Amino acid sequence: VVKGWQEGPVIDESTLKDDLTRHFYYTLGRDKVGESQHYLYHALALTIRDRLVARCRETNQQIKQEKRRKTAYLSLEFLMGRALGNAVLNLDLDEQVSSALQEYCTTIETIEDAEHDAGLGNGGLGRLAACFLDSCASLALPVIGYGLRYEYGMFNQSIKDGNQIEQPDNWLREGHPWELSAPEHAKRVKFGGYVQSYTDKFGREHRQWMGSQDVLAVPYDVPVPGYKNNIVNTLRLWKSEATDEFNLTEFNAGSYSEAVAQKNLAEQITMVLYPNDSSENGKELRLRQQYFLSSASIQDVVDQWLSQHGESFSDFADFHAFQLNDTHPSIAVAELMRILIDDYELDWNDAWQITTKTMAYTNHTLLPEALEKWSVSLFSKLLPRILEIVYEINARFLAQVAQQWPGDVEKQRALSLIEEGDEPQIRMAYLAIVGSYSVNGVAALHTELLKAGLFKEFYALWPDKFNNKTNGVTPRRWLAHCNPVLSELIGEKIGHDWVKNFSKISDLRRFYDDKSFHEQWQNAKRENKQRLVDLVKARCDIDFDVSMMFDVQVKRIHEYKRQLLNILHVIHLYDRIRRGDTQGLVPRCVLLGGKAAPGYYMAKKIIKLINNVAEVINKDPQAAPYLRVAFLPNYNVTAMEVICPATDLSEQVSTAGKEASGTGNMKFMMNGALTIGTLDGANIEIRDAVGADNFFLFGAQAHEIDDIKSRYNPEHLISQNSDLKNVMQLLESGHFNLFEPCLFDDITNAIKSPHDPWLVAHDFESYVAAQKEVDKAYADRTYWTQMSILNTAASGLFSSDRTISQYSEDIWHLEPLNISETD
Ligand code: DL6
Repeated sequence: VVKGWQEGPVIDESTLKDDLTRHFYYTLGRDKVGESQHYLYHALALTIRDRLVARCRETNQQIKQEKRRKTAYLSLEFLMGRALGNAVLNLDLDEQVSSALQEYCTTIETIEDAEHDAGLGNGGLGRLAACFLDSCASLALPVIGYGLRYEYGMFNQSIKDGNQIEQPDNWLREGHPWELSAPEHAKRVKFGGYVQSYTDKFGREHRQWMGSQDVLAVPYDVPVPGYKNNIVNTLRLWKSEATDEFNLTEFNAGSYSEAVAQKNLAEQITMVLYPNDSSENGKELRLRQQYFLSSASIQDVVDQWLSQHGESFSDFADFHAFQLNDTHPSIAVAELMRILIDDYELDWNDAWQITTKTMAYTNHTLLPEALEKWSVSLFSKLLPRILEIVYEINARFLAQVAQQWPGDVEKQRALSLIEEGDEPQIRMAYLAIVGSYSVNGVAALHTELLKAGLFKEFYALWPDKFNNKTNGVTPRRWLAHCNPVLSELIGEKIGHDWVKNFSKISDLRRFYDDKSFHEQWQNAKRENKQRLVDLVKARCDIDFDVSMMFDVQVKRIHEYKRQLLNILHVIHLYDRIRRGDTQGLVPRCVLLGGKAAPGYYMAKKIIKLINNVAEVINKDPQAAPYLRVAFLPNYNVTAMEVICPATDLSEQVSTAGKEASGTGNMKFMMNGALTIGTLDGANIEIRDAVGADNFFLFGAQAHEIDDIKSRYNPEHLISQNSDLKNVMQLLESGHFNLFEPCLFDDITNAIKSPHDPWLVAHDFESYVAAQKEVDKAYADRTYWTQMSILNTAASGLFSSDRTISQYSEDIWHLEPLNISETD
């Protein structure tokens, strides 16, 4: 053992400076300061990683020595963003880093631009996983994240002639200094082959998965620091590699090119993140990714179990929980069964007891197209032994269904894990529900809709399995780090304790009437708006103005999220300006941003429409004093860190009953934005928390939707509403596509269709009315500032610390680790 390793580097100013210098000059071999900010970033990241590694080791030792119960969070996505600023904040290294960087004549703000976002996720689901990791570490909970180390993360979006262009996100190109590989813990994951029976020496029958082509899963560990508590958890990301002997066999057979081709096949598994946030299209590679993650992660947990507890699994469920982030890793249910039965010879009932006491499933969507199904024939080819196990789970489950609803064959058909048809499919959500002891939705309404609709029969069977865990976001990244000006101000008034105990943020209410505080609050917003002005200028070459209201909708582009409704309102404002009807109009800068799935035709059309509308409006001198519009390309975590502190009005306008929760809505609220929104997802809880008077509500409610749809006549609505009529006329006359005839026909036809599931025309009128209320409120600066303060003050509930405490209490039953606070 190397002397002194246990303590890790001592954190004081001189050693941080020394380490930075050592890494810059020796680890990276650079000598010219100012040569490239990238190398300085890299050296600083390594310097901080040293400190993380020391704490991570101690955290793991404690978990091991004290035989702690722990949770494995399985997710195909972790949308981490940048790590540097977050680590500096959580390790409380701000001053030391600034002073060390002074010697290099630079600042952290400058060098952090050299860090690429770790964009290993699509949107809400992946970013939630990242917030959860931060909260688990900050609450000192023994939780390990398991994911995939995609070589290419979420694609980079650029805009050309108003259209989305996708470019590969080669985020690892310049290295990823935060990770440490651990090849000694690599696992083998089986694919293909066949299953055969054999009888052991005691005469027992077994099934064996043979002739598989194995792929190696090599772990890369990323440290996850807790906030000022010296806890550092781990995010373990698996990279796929070819096994050595697999290559050798091919080489020995003289088939060099086949061997190399097979190597590529293995490496393909973790090559790229699938960029669809709400539909997967049955791609074989995607199934390979899901099994690869599930199998490697379960093997890892089982290996740790064996090294600490030996081969008896009777207490396994007392020490482990697996949280399945949506159905993507739900194959883990069958994989744990396989390992227990085939590798450790447990009988079915014992293995099933263990599995159903350790697996817990979170649902993130009600959209039917996002409910995963995999064809039986693909399973049979790729995962023959897993298919057998799924069949057996299903047979036993259907016997239970028959008991509950005797003679009801239709019920059995409806609930079967296998959907019948020309191409039978495995319903992954059903597998997840049957195999788990907990099923949760992510906001109150969402969970109720799951229980009453999508999973009604399962709820009837197992009411106690179902529970709600309303999402949250980490106040470290989403207030303390991204909004230093406001955080400083809040700290001056109520102390800094809110960063780790976010319910304390409600103390801000005391300053509701404090005039001088109002001014400071407004100044902070103004400063943040200037940052966004600069970003919009740099990326879009459009001039936003800090004196105008900043009205923002940033999220994935999807019809149900109704960016279209937003842009119809923009066109309506433009129409008013052209008609000279500007009384009461508050000058606005409207910002939209978000990526469309590459194959999502309508989403891409909507992007084009936004850009064309923006182009026309921004060129019109008559509009300039009242309205500016921009579409920010390549919306990502880092962009949001600039956007949400600067926003006045947060657009959360999904069709009621469609957005499971939303988490952007929470980030905006924390940063003092007011919400204009429907009663959907967590908007409902946001409105309850802040009070109806401080929220701009509009639109149909979830329970009204079916009735509205049954008699929906948008053409009639358009003819009756002159505002909407004008908007449609502008659109249909080609005002925004003079040289591109018919370009937006599909959009106007969708709005006019009696089958429009998103009810855009229906909600237009109440949306415009609510926007008028926004204008009125914004015109009264004091009133608006008071509402803004109240929003931040009421956002305590939407900290992911609260969410994670509930997961831990109700589902995981974890005890916090012992900590030594640094503050
Ligand atoms: O739970 C996180 C997030 C929710 O806030 C969003 O409302 C929901 O749309 C999102 N779902 C996804 C994709 N779902 N699947 N599968 O990102 O989850």
